[in-house]
Amino acid sequence: MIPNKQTETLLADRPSPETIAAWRQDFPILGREVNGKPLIYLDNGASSQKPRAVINRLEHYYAHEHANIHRGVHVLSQEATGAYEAARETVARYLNAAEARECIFTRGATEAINLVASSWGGANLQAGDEVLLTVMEHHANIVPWQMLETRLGIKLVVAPISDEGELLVEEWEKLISPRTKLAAFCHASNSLGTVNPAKAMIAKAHAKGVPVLLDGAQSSAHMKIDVRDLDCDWFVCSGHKIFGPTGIGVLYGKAALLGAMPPYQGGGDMIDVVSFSGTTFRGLPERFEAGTPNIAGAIGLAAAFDYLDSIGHEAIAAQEQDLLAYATAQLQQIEGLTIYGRAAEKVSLISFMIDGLHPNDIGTMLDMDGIAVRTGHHCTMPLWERFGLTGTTRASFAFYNTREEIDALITSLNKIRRLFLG
Ligand code: C6P
Repeated sequence: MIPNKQTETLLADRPSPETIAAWRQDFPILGREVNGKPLIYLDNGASSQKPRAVINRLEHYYAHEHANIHRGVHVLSQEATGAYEAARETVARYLNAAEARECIFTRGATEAINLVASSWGGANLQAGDEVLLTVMEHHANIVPWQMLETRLGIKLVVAPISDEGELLVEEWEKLISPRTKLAAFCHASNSLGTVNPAKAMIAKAHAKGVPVLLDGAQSSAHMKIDVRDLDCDWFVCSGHKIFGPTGIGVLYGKAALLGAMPPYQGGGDMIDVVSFSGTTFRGLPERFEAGTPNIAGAIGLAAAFDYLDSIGHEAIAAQEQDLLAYATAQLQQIEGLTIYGRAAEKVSLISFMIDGLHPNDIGTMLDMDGIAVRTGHHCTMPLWERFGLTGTTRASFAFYNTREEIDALITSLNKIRRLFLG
C-alpha cells in the first residue's frame, strides 16, 4: 500500500505497546494456545473475537434478564424488551441513523441483503430492470440478485476493477443507465481490502435517481460509519465481524424506503391484526422482525458498539493501518509472494499467493504454528476469476493484533517456503 496523507497522520498516532497490551487483555481467547503455540488470530475478516464486555453482557442477560420480548406483562419480559429496544437505540446512535426504527435486526449482512432483494426487489423490479454490482462483491451481494434475475427477469450489470483492485469508478458511473434501478456495492472488499469511495459513488447514483445498498460487512469493524453522511439508502453489517455475537446483524434503511417495503417474512410480532379474511402489518421496525428475534444477540451487539466507542475509532484505525503498512512491507520481502489488492485506501487485510504453494497448504502449515488465516475463494469467486485465480491466502487484522504477530507470520511463511520449495 502506498500510504496516503490520511494514513501518514494515523501512523503518527499509533497506540503505545501498553495500550495494545491492555486491549488484548479484554479478549480472553487471545490468551489460548493452538497446536502448542500462542494463538495468532489473523482471520478477523471472517469473524472477529469477543471482548469480555460482550461475553459478560450475554452472561448477565441470560442469568438475570431473559424472557421473550414484546409479549409479556411480567417484569422479565418488560426488562428484556427494554434491553432489546435500548440495543436498537445504541445501534442507531452508532450508525448515526436518524431514528432507531430505521435499524432492523437480522441474522447478519447476508439476511439483510436478502431482505432488501426479496422485499424491495420483489415489489419494485421487473423484467429488463438492471441492478448494478461490482466484480469485487461477496456472494451475499450477488446471489440474492441472481435469484431475482431468475424470478423476475432483471439483469445484473457488473462494474470492472483495475489490476490494483480499485473499482473503475468512471466505468461504474457509465454503466448507470435509465434501466438501472439499484446500485449495490461493498464499502470494503473482503478479498482485496479495497475501500470504495462510497460517499461520492452514492452521490453520483442519486444524481441519476438510483438508490444504493451499501454492504458494510467489512467496513464496519474498521471505520466510523455514518449512514446519514454517506446518504446510503440501505446499509448492512454483521455483528460477529464487529466484535459482537454471531447470528445478529443490522439492516439500516431510510424510513421512507423501509416503510414502503412489504414484509419479508410473516409470523408473530410483525402483525397488527390477523384474521382468515386478511392480515394487517405493523410499522417499522417490527414489520421486518417476524418471530422471536435474537434478543441476546442484539443486546450483545450493543455492548460491542459501546466497547468500540470506549476504544475509539481513531485509535483503531491508527493501529490497523500501521499493521497493514508493516505487514505489506514485510510480506513483499518474501520471494515469489504476490499481494492481490494494492488500492490506495484499504482496510487491514492482505490477500496473497506464493509461487509454487497452494493457499490451503499455506493455511494448514500456518495453523501448525498457531496462526489462523483464511484460505480459498473467500466467497468472491467472480473476483478471483477476474485475476485468473481460484483463491488466495488472506491475513486480516484487528486492532488487537501486533507487529510481533506479523513477524511470526513472516517467519512461518519463510519456513513453509523452505520446507516445500527448498
Ligand atoms: N465475509 C469473509 O471471510 P455474513 O456471512 O452474513 O456475516 O456476511 C456476509 C458478507 C457480506 N459481505 C461481505 C463484504 C463479507 O465479507 C461477508 C462475509 C466473510 O470474508 C465470511 S464469507
